Amino acid sequence: MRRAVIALGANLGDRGSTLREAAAAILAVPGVRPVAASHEVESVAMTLSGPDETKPRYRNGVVVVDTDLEPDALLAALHDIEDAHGRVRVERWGDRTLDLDIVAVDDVVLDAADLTLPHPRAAERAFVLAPWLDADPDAVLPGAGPVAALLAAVGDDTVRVEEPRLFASRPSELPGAPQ
Ligand code: PH2
Ligand code: MG
Ligand code: MG
Repeated sequence: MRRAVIALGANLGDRGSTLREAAAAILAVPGVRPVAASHEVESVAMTLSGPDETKPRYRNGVVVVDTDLEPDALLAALHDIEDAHGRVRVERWGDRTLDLDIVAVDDVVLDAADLTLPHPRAAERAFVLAPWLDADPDAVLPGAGPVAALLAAVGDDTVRVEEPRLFASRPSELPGAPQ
């Protein structure tokens, strides 16, 4: 069994509903179990030429799950969920109805054609780090360090959306957690 961190993002359509439906769909994948989920955050669209205020703003979130799936099988399941939400792959970093990225799987280091672990840009992205820290205050990005320190270094330009977490459970709410 492995622990996987998945980043969710959307800047087209009903972004909040899409993120919550996607989180539920991830938990419905056989061999995936919930660990923790963030609230949603909003941020300006990051493009290949920097932040772009003229593009629709993003909603982002992070879910942490335990899984029996290998990373490539998990990625295939995430692509199916993206496709079910009308994801069209046209432009790199273009606007999208749903983006599901694997940020890390335990300490796995992988450089395959379609999957690099840990995610090569996670350490620079407040829209990944802030919700990840929200889901897991003790989070560590393998090879880079504590997520809290990484977020402090880049600066948090995200805004928390006051809605429920993408799903309810967090480590502190699981049976056996210290009270
Ligand atoms: N995802 C991208 C490109 N730019 N900007 C924000 N704010 N949030 C994202 O999730 C995002 C982005 C490509 O995956
Ligand atoms: Mg992405
Ligand atoms: Mg992606």
